[in-house]
Amino acid sequence: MKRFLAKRWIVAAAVLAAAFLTFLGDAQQPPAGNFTRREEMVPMRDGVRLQTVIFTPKDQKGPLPILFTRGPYGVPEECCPPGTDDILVFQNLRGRFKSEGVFVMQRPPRDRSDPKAIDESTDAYDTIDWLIQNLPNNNRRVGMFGVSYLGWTVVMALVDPHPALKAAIEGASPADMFLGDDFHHNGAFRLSYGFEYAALLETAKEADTHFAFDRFDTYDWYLHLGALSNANRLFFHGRLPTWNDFVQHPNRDEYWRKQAFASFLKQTAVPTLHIAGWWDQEDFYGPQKIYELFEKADSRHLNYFVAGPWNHGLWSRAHCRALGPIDFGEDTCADYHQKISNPWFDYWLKDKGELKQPEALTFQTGANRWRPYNAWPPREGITQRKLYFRAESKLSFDAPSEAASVFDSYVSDPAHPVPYRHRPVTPTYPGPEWPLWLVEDQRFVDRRPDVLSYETGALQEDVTVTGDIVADLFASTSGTDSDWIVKLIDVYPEDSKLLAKPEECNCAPGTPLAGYELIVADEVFRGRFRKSFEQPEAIPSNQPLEYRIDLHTNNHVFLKGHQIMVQVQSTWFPLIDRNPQKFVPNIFEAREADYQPATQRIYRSRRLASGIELPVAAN
Ligand code: PG9
Repeated sequence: MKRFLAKRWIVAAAVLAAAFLTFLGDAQQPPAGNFTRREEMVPMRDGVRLQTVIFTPKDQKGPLPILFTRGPYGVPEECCPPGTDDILVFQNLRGRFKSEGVFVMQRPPRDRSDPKAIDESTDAYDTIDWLIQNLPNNNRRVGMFGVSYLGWTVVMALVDPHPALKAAIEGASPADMFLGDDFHHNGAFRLSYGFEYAALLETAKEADTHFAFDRFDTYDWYLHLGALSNANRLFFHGRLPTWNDFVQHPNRDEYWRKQAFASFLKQTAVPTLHIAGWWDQEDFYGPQKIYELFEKADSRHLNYFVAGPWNHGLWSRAHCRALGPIDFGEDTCADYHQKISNPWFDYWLKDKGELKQPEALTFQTGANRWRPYNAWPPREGITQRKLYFRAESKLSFDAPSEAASVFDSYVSDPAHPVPYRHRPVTPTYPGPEWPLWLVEDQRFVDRRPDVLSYETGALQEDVTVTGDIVADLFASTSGTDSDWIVKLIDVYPEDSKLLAKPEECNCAPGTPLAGYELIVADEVFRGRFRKSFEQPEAIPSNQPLEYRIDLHTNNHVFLKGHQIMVQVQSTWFPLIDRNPQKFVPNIFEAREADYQPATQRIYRSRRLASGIELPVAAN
């Protein structure tokens, strides 16, 4: 628990000076002594007071900018090594820890016709107003930073920004909890995350509470839970507002639409950097989407994008070079602090240095180098190519010629769902397995009878994929509802060696990478939403239908000698709840008997040519 809080805090500290972060081990608090800590209950416009902790350098010589972050995970006791020359402010959201008021998960934007209404935007505004007026010797410039929930509060602060808010770094903020972030992807419910996160935040006000599983393997636990209605009946008893909202809003209704950024985010008046991690297990869609939304009206050129070889918030650490056993050849966390976040805040908050930040800076994995772009996804030098599913599990740039409706088939059985990571599946928090599941070797499911794998031969030359990847499936089910999961995988050649040092990757010395199946992009689509996320419909049984599934943007080189693989499956458990495979109006209310096996077909004929569309770059 303490460790969890410490980790959360470190995530919150995403953009502090690199010098500051070198003091932090992965789960340590920074040393005390150089800063004065002051705790205030800062009043909001409606009288509610928020617990706010302020660290001011003891040897402060002149006016300093304020770096400010707000979230639901608590505030640090100690902070800041010598050399840090900013005022640092941490705040708990309403209803969390000592903050007054009521916590609302991702509180939606306020009703603007009500002058008394509040939201996270007004709370950020009121706090900034209070800070610049009450903190002695501040330079009236505020930078906001944060990862995930704390990234989301940064974006909310940009909705009606206080004039003193001069720069922002949003990392891994969710953008749409029904379409792509923590709670659902394309309408498919993220069961383990949704369940455990609701318990974490809403069991107690003054603590983060881990759900007490009575089985070590949560794959087993969730399977025994059975129908989702058992969650409230046996455990939550209707007491967790977020879980109740999941149950009451199974479709993308007004509840989800009004909190999704696409409904109200128009443009940023504040210079904003968006940070994404290619293997972010929580909010990978969010920063890409928010960048895209702001980009539509960015005539002042204030909107920038960065993506690196990171999982959720990894860039906050002082140093990082590997993810699991995959080595990226350089310390991309140090790069982030030294070349991206520090110069960013120095420039906007202290008039120091030049702004060299390109429009988009993304780390090209495989080749392992940073690449600047003048648009993201890039428009120049890209050829759209499709890799087709072919007979005998082959994947080829040559389209199929078969006229007949040829297909591959598997039985998807909700009683035996495909695990999303190696069992035992330990709880999401405090980890440490959860943050690395996206880089787990997919051989553990390859060749299961309910997973189809298509593969190229060894590549004769590098294939560089830069931009948006889309799976194009022609699929049928014998049921009336179904999930379709697609994973794009880089298969390492037999002579691959582990490059990461064991202490960096947490793996045994000598772990071979021969044949390693590394996910590069992935996504799930819940079939009932193929026409509309608002009004689901039963799938007509045994009819091939087209599903276009966005696997989001990426920048990866499949190196010469590697193979490209695509896996297709219909369960991914307990990451995604089991689709009963029989259409029911609300899966949260499905009965045990509704869950039934279904025979799935993936077509690969000339007319029904399933495959994956790749933006192939010249280099
Ligand atoms: N992924 C977490 C989250 C963000 C926003 C809402 C709910 C959960 C987090 O890491 O903060």
